[in-house]
Amino acid sequence: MSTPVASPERDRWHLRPGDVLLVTDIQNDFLPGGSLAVAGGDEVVPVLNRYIGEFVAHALPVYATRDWHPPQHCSFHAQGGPWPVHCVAGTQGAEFATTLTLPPDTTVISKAILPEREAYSSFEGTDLDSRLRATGIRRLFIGGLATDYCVLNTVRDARRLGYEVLVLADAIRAVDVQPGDGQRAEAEMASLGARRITLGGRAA
Ligand code: VGL
Ligand code: ZN
Repeated sequence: MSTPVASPERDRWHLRPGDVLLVTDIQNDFLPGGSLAVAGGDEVVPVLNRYIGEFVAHALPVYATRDWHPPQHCSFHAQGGPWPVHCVAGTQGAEFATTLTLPPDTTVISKAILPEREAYSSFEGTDLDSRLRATGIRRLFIGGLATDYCVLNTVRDARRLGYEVLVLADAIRAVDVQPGDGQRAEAEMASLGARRITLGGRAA
């Protein structure tokens, strides 16, 4: 566990009404042993569990997104796409990691469910925006997988849609198809006005 040493002012945060935690794609296929394993993907799970605990303690909502593809999704190699088969709806690989302690009232958002459409953003083709708006959500705390795909594209849409965004820097990991993709994604998110926070910056 990280030691709560003094953190830079920019890292300090506390929770308030209007905040939501978006736990992104913590699914077996994206974790070590999965068909599209993200290096170190399992390391973010205990960290996300601590963020979940904070949101539950403040009676704030937790959302969990999942990549939820049909068996012949356009992103798979057999269809000419860039990825191995992963996160096929209803399979064990598409299940959330059993080590992830989601609260029972978690809102689950399934994305990229249509055969002919790729969707890395959790806003694309889902009711995420309308659900957040309907419940007065203004700030989005986002962590999970993968930094350079779902997290990046979700943050782009969130900023475009006018949400404040806090990226959980200690709870994201990149695919890094090209070395540096994750770092470039983090730089782009910062340039879009997303703040970078860690558990160490939590203020009571
Ligand atoms: C993702 C690769 C393939 C993601 C989804 O959600 O980050 N990455 N499909
Ligand atoms: Zn996918």
